[in-house]
Amino acid sequence: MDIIHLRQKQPRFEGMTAGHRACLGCGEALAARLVTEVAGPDVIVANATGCLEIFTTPWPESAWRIPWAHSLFENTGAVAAGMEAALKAQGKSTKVLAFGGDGGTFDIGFQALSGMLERGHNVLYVCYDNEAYMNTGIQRSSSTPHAAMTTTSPPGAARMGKRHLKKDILSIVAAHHIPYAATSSVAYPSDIRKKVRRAMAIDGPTFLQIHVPCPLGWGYDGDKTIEVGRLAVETGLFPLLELERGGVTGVMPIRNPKPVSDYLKQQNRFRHLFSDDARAQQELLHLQAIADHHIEIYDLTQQQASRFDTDGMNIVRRGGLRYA
Ligand SMILES: Cc1ncc(C[n+]2csc(CCOP(=O)(O)OP(=O)(O)O)c2C)c(N)n1
Ligand SMILES: [Mg+2]
Repeated sequence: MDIIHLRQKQPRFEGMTAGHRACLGCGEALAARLVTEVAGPDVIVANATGCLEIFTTPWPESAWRIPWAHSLFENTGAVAAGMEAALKAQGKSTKVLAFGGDGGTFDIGFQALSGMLERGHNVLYVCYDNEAYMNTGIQRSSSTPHAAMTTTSPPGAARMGKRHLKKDILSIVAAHHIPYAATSSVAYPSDIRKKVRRAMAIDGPTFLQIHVPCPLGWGYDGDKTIEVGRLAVETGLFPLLELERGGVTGVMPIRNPKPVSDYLKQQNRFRHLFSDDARAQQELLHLQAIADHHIEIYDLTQQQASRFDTDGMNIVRRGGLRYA
């Protein structure tokens, strides 16, 4: 039985489908399709301004097959919270999803997100993290990695790309002690599916940050999205984690971490780190130190005694608060 036949025998719900105008190889489009496939038809989406909102709704068309509303760039958490309160008042069980880019989540929408989490709304917030403001022309965000080139962090005499570090949004979100917060990557579809399923089953605020490589903004060919995404995880630069009530409960182990240069050299945004500029080597060492730090604090290589659950995730309970 060929694979297409198998697929036809098991039709999946398609919440976001044909009719969008994303770039070839767009990680964000694929991730949004996977999330809505798993979340199912009984959902309503509040979607921040950004690439996803723009490319899925080229007027008069729409790629959405679920109720969907465009919020502002800065207020998605508040719009989702309002939707949830209204549905609750009507006695409906429809799950509210909030979608935002890294700019809409880490930066401008953070206040609305924090309020939504703190008030305990039953919303799954998904951040599609492509590490810059892509929709408006690749400006740096607080999610842009250190030393990456964007149109507002060009390498030059003053600095080697972005001066600052990537914000650790997961820790900040987890500090609200919400029931579930996790990172995933579009390079690991079954990991996305598992985490969305987990979040959908929880009656309370949940957060999923999905790493979504961007061929245009990062500077690589569109057929390399999965390869680039995998390398971010395999180097330790983007660890896949699960946190419950603020404590780490699961990590995806990496057996033999790859050097960060394997990941960086695939992308034009890090091209200056492979020049003969005297500062390049130092920045490479700095980025390697960041990956090594992740490997150490989350025990990604499984040096400490640990056990695995059936999905191969390491359960490293680190004293998460349980008060609900
Ligand atoms: C208040 C406000 N400021 C700025 C903008 C312009 N703007 C629209 S989308 C966007 C960037 C979106 O970046 P991100 O959230 O990372 O999503 P991406 O496009 O990268 O998926 C900006 C700056 C806006 N719409 N509203
Ligand atoms: Mg972005």
